[in-house]
Amino acid sequence: MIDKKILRFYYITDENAGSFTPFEQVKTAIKGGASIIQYRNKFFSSEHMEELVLIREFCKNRDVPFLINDNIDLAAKIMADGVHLGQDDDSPETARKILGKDAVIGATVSNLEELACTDLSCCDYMGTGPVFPTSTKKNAKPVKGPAGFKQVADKAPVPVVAIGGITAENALLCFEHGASGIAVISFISRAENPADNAHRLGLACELALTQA
Ligand code: TZP
Ligand code: MG
Repeated sequence: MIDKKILRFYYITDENAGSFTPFEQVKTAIKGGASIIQYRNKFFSSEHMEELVLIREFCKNRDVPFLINDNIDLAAKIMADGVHLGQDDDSPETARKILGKDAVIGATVSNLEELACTDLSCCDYMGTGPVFPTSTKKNAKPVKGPAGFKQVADKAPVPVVAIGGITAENALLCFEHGASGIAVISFISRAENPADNAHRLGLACELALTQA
């Protein structure tokens, strides 16, 4: 089992942030205090491999766990620290078999219905959202709000990361409603001042830690 403190400030890379590359995003997020990174690219191809390895090395040198979205084989190939799986991806059990006992494995569980039918016995955490409106994920489930998030988190057998529309202003609310961590994309990747947003979010997460 992971120390759930590593879930506190979870940054997910954005392929569609113009000239702000995933590697630059990761550097900015970690400087602001990100405690775990997920590489998410729905159109991954070999041309991204070089950057992916750079990100992995950057994270490794700073002891920040580095996960791959969706793709267990890619996670194994580049020796990532783990993988995050959606409902339509391979199972956490398969990920555990391939990546081993020390891998960090997460799954998306958007609501109580999914919670009832997802085997989380091989997972270290689950991600639940969108908590707030988001335009980053195209086919996102309905917004659940903090109260809806809490309903799921209260029943979860593993630590829960809140996702969707999270900012430095509403992060604390997520922690107060049972989140072990918050995950963001656009609050950093599409910010006017990404470094400032990352820093403010880092402070909010630190505050939540002191209040836990
Ligand atoms: N899953 C649920 S909402 C979401 C994902 C991947 C997108 C989160 O992005 P943002 O920009 O932090 O709202
Ligand atoms: Mg997925």
